[in-house]
Amino acid sequence: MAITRTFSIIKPDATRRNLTGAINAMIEGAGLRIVAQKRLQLTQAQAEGFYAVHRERGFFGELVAFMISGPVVVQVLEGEDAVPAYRAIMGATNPANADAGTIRKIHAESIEANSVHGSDSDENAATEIAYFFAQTEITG
Ligand code: RTP
Ligand code: MG
Repeated sequence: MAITRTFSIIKPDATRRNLTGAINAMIEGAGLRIVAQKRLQLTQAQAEGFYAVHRERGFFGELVAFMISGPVVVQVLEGEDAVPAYRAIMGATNPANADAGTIRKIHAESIEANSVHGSDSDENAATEIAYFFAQTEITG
């Protein structure tokens, strides 16, 4: 086990319903430390760039429109094996399939409006963190 970092987004469906604090309490309750955080209105270009890996998927246009439909909170989380630790408390992409007690089971509205994003590998975490944060903005 090692202390590592992951990248998180609290998505517009959650900020709209004033759930930033509730989700942060679940993150901290799982032992993950929020070592950087900012609230942003994504531009279309920023959202398209962030989700470029999904460009060919049928849901890409809708996903980008959703991600710019309101403010997001971007975060860097740090802890023991942070990538799988965060994905475990996020729950499955589709909240209908998410385990009881996970963020998405409790808060998500749909497979698209699913309240949070979390990196799926250490390599992608590093890329995603660098997309939104300068090193000087992250303080463990
Ligand atoms: P994320 O990247 O946001 O952490 O979520 P994930 O790995 O669980 O899901 P992924 O397959 O990477 O999909 C990225 C986001 O696209 C939206 N989505 N919509 N309409 C659909 O069928 C569909 N499938 C995925 C979700 O917002 C998902 O989190
Ligand atoms: Mg993903």
